[in-house]
Amino acid sequence: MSIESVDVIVTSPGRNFVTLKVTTSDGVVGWGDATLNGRELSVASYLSEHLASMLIGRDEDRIEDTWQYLYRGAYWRRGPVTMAAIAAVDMALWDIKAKKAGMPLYQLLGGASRDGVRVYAHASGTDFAALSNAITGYRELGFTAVRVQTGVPGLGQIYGVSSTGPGVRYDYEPAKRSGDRPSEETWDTRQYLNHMPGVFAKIREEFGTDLRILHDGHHRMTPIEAARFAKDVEPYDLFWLEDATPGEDQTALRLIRQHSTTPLAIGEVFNTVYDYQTLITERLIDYVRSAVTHTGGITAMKKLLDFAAIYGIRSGIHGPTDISPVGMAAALHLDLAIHNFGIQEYMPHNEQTLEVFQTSFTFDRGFLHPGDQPGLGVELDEEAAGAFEYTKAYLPVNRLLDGTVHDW
Ligand code: GCO
Ligand code: MG
Repeated sequence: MSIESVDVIVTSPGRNFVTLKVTTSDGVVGWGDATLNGRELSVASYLSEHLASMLIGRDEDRIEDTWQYLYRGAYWRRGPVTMAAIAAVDMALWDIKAKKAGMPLYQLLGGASRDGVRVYAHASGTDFAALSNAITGYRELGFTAVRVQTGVPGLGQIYGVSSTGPGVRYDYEPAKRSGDRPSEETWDTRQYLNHMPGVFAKIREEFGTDLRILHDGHHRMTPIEAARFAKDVEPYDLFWLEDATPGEDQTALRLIRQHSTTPLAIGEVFNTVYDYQTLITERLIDYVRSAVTHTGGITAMKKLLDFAAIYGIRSGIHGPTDISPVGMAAALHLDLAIHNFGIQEYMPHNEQTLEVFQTSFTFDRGFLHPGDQPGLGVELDEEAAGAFEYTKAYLPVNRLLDGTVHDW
């Protein structure tokens, strides 16, 4: 048997997704997620213009060999576009292999290590009342962990805070259909550092010690600012502080570690295990935040997570709405199978997205399960996808109060 056709499907049911469809000569179809928020068409073209012809006629069962063929064979290595394209091929081939075996993918990865996958929800609010309302709603749904983002007095719309008011369904989508250039936000780290510890204090007071509280710094602090933040919030027992400093500066995390025991998570903008080499071997982080979609797929993520396991570091796989249901399913199968699972991010997709992607994962009182359909358990309805035309969207650009461009 061999790969007979490779198609790239771009659809926009409320937000953009790039999906790869691989079909074998005996008619088995595998799906892969290649969505790179705000830069979607570059991955679509990498796949259709460069990889598709290389895949036709290859043995679909040779997943490791295909991965190496695409990674080493490009000569140019790493980077989000290349690694998202390779990830999509890898996911599609695992989907095919598991479908042929008649098993859900997690069985091929060693079987379930747990009954379900603990997930965290996104709670946000422009002020404390709205935030508290959102947390209460999630607790009523059974969530045991929430990521907390809130407005900072003096700043307008900022990262992670829904502008449409409190609600249990998280409707925050940062990529805006803003025409030919990104929208802009304003930032001031000093006001943020002064405001946040009090927010965590009030959450602990209102919701007690059981709730797992996470927070995303979204790359905005300098190393010493991040060290201060991590130290200031220590009494409130954060499950993790994510992306405290810009991801590419690995040794910045040494400084944070010297000053605090707040657990650290990083990696959603990373693409390979090499981005983590220092962080893992020096034990500078506690959670690996890569997305399966942006890190070369299931083959590469399994190796990365096994490497992290040796150092006592756990998974916290990236799962915002810009990861399609296919990428989310890939994460859930890994989460269920690996031993060093930490937590999984979960932002439910909107209804239009779930019309295009038919999923079989289930949510029960704060835990997800990938389901027992053969393969990944997600099928794309091409007719439904065709109804949602691609619309250019950009992630915002961030500026300090004096106009300087800052990390978003
Ligand atoms: C997260 C992330 C996302 C990113 C988004 C960009 O922790 O979920 O920070 O919210 O901002 O994936 O496209
Ligand atoms: Mg993040």
